[in-house]
Amino acid sequence: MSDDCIFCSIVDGDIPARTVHETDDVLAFLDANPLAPGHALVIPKTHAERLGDLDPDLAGAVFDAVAAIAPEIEAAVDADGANVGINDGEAAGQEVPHVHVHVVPRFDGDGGAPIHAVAG
Ligand code: D5M
Repeated sequence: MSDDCIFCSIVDGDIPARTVHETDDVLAFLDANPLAPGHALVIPKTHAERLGDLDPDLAGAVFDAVAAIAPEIEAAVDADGANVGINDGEAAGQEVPHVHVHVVPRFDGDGGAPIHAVAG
């Protein structure tokens, strides 16, 4: 728990979120500002600001959850694929300083950019 961390407040139940997956170590919930229907965030319940701050076992648990829910989310919104990624650090666009993996459903012909186009 970190004071003033919005995602820690979600973990603690002090801020509502639409949970899509939960384990002892990991929480996944719908993004409040979705880039596509079903856009979800997967976070470690323990506060870590950057990927490099995250315990490796916990990083594994987060990725296990991502691998489990990405196909389920795709199926739920009838998507054709998904972008899965982390904005790691302010320079990369990280706005919430608690590690989170974006799962963004993609649809054939949706016109969005692939991750490798993000930084030009
Ligand atoms: O992405 C941070 C993401 O966090 C951004 O897509 C909005 C989302 N967000 C912010 N507050 C909330 C709450 N309260 N619920 C759900 N989603 C939220 P970043 O990679 O840091 O730029």
